[in-house]
Amino acid sequence: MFRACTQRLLSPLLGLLISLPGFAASSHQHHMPGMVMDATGMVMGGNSDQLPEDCQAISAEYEFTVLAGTRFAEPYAATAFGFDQHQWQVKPCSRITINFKNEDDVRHQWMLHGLPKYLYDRGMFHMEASGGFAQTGTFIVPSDNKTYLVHCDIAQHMEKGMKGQLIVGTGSGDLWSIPGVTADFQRERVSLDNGQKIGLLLSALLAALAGFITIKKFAKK
Ligand SMILES: [Cu+2]
Repeated sequence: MFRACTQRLLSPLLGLLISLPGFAASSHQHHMPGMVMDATGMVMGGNSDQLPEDCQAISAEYEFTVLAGTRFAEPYAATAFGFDQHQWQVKPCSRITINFKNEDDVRHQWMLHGLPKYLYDRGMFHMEASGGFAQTGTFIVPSDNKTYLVHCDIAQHMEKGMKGQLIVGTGSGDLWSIPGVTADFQRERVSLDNGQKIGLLLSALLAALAGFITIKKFAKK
């Protein structure tokens, strides 16, 4: 009796609560920090005010406009997509704003990896612009000299040229296959110097000799 009564009382109350405009609106919004998403694309891991633990203050401010599209692949062999620039350099503990403009019809991303995970979900700052749209996002880098991978994560886009690097301070060494910066896919393949060729030839001869001796031994028995 008591249960039935409370149920009869509670359900209209719940209905009223859910129908309140504030409650309904908040239940439909994304609450992931630093995430903005709509039909024009998204920004994930945006951070314009939280300092990394190893930084005392923002050392410098940068604003880069990054264009994405097929026309930026033209100067490079074996690429189909590209950014207008594939390398950016900034100071440690700086704040970086990226204006990402997609000139193609397909969507593209500017995804940066290796940021501290206590501050950025999965260590990423990630922007995606739908075809013909632009996105703006901001992040703050830590104090260490480090080279961060930037790429478009859509299938085959990185392999086809959408790869870059963000160098913080003096960096931690170039990444491979950055269009216009480091060796491309073809040159990345194994190329042997003369010493290695002679070594390979000698070991092949030795293997042949060993095989020959073994066969002779067995043949004698
Ligand atoms: Cu892409």
